[in-house]
Amino acid sequence: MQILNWQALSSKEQADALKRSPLIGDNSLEQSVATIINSVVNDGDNALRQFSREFDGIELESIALSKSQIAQACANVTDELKQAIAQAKNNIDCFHRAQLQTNLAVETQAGIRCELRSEPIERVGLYIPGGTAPLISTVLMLATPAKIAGCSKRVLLSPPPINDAIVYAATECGIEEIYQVGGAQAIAALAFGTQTVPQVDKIFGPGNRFVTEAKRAVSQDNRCTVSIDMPAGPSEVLVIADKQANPSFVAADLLSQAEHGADSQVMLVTDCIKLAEEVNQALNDQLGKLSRAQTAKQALECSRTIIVEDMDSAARVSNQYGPEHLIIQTEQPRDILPKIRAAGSVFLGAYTPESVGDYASGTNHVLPTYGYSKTVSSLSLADFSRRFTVQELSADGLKNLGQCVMTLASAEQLDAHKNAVAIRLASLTASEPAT
Ligand code: HSO
Ligand code: ZN
Repeated sequence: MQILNWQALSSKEQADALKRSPLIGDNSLEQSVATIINSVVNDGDNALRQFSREFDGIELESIALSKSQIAQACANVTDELKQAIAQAKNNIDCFHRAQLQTNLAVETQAGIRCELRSEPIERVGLYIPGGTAPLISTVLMLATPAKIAGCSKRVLLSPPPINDAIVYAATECGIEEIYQVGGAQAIAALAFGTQTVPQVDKIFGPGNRFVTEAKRAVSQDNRCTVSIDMPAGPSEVLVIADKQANPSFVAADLLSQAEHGADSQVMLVTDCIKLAEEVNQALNDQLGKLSRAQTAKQALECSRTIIVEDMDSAARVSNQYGPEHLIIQTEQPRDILPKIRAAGSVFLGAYTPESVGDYASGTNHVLPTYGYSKTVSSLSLADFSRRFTVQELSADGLKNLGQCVMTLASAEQLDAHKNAVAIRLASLTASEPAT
């Protein structure tokens, strides 16, 4: 990886050093996705079958997996994988169950009660990409909180031929409806519904650029009211390390992110030039042994090591970048944590590789990328429910607040607002016994 000295860079060069590669999106992508969405709106299941022929090269017998297809897929999964899925699911379940919130009620003034309540989102669609890395873990990350939150309709879509372990993980998480549809057409089906695929209220899950663009498009389409989990970009990691970090551990973490895709970005920020050089050496040693070496190598080409003066500066660089994953391998990682302002998920210490969070520690691996960690939270139970407020005033409460509201309404020149209070205060005065 290219080694840059932060202090020696101008602020323009510093900004460039933290640049992500541009998102591959253009008018033609938008156009092709819009065409796919419109076909699904107009032709429903027929469009899904047609796209499956065209893009997946598969003639679909049935879009929905039958009970026997599900049972067959589950039977094909090895016991070892089933056990790993069970252990990961337990931890994810444990961490997300702990996020259940009780409703909140406050008396802001005498006679004025305000409540914050939450209800599950009724119908959720979980999209799991297919391809070379079938994301079994993403099934656990989406389906577990959806179940705990109480979403009553939970459907899962994944491109054909659907991976057996994806089906097994879904079944383990209580998903009963599984559809073999992928790409932009899957997102369109969830947003608008087809004869087979039900329409949902919110769509979750990662995907390629077609899926990402389709999620963006349907969430802004005024023919439906579907929401999406979060904006998506390529996966990324930033490692902060000091001289005591193990260079092989650091290199292994960088590579675990780099193997996700040629567009993944990995960054190392350190105050130790010797470590930076040793990490580069370890990257070379480890890279060749990876099955996805070519992908990881391409990702490393646009990744960087930044040399900083000290750990305070490392935290500032990390905050400016706002990584999806932040790994801190320093002598006292908890000392740096309070200085971190933007990161999707933070991994502390030498024994916490990103892989544990990707799969099984319990935290969610659906995280904001592309700098969105500055404003967007990592996926949690709250994303599967909607919050709403309730308020109730007694007659005394209205007497306590009435004048305040009327004064504000007058200042905004909204007479009807003022009158809705005045009419009640007058009726209360009229019904008061004369003294
Ligand atoms: N690092 C990915 C999640 C993942 N890794 C799934 C392996 N499987 C994005 O957070
Ligand atoms: Zn990963």
